[in-house]
Amino acid sequence: MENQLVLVDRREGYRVLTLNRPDRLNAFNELMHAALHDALAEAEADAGCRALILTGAGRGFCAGQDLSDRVFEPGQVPDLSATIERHYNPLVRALRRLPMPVVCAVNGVAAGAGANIATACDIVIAARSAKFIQAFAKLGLVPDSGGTWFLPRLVGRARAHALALLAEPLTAETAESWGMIWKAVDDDTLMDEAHRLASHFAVQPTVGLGLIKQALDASEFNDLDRQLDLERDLQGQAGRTPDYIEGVTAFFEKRQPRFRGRG
Ligand code: T3D
Repeated sequence: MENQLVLVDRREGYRVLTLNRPDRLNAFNELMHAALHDALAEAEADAGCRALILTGAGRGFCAGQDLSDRVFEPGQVPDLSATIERHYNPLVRALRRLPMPVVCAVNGVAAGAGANIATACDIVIAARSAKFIQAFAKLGLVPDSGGTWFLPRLVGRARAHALALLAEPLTAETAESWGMIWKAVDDDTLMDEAHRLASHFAVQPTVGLGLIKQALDASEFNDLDRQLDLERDLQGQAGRTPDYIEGVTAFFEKRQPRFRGRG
């Protein structure tokens, strides 16, 4: 746990990254962006890390951009494109490209970029008391961090428009019933459930799981022909991993497979 703004807890085969500015509901400032960037890069570089949990300290998951860094002098013209380009877009791209499953454990309110960073993860579970808020419209802003891409795909056009334009809180249970997240769970079981998922992934065929992420992401913009070609190519890659041989061998030997993962 050497990094204060993002706590890193190394477990057997996975890491827990905790956004750690609880007095600001874990809103992003420059330093927390840098800390999360480093924590993700270190997890990716560690072949022994086969899954991640992303969560928040305290009562919130993440309240998006820290607005106390957005108080401007009269006449000053903010350049928000610059911070999106420097921080939020690389973060979402990093989450999508990580070659391992990322479980987001939404422990409390997820607002603005915080809501969209959650839905950029692979599996989102949320405490029943958590809420998702596309807070941008209240500030005259546009959903960022992939929100305008993920939301319509997850919940459909009508709900995405209402969420983004009204900026009303969405409960975890409704988010689950709309297919925006995987599950809403009782608050006191959230982290147990997150650890259960990450421990499961920590012994799975990680390269294959990374290829599944790639295939599903690509399906969002491929037609069927392209997707069939991609599945052919990715299956070729998966079939060349030792974990595939191990999976088939374990099946015939009627035992649990011992997958190597990324090693
Ligand atoms: O700027 C760019 O670079 C462009 C990118 C933008 C990305 C974005 O995310 S824009 C959207 C920014 N976020 C918001 O607009 C959300 C603002 N926060 C809220 O609306 C509410 O705090 C919540 C709905 C999230 C939670 O409400 P509640 O009543 O549970 O808590 P609270 O009392 O409002 O907040 C607790 C404390 O956290 C409070 O501080 P205090 O009064 O105890 O000293 C509050 O000011 C602080 N806080 C919450 N969110 C932020 C924040 N401080 C700074 N920035 C925040 N985003």
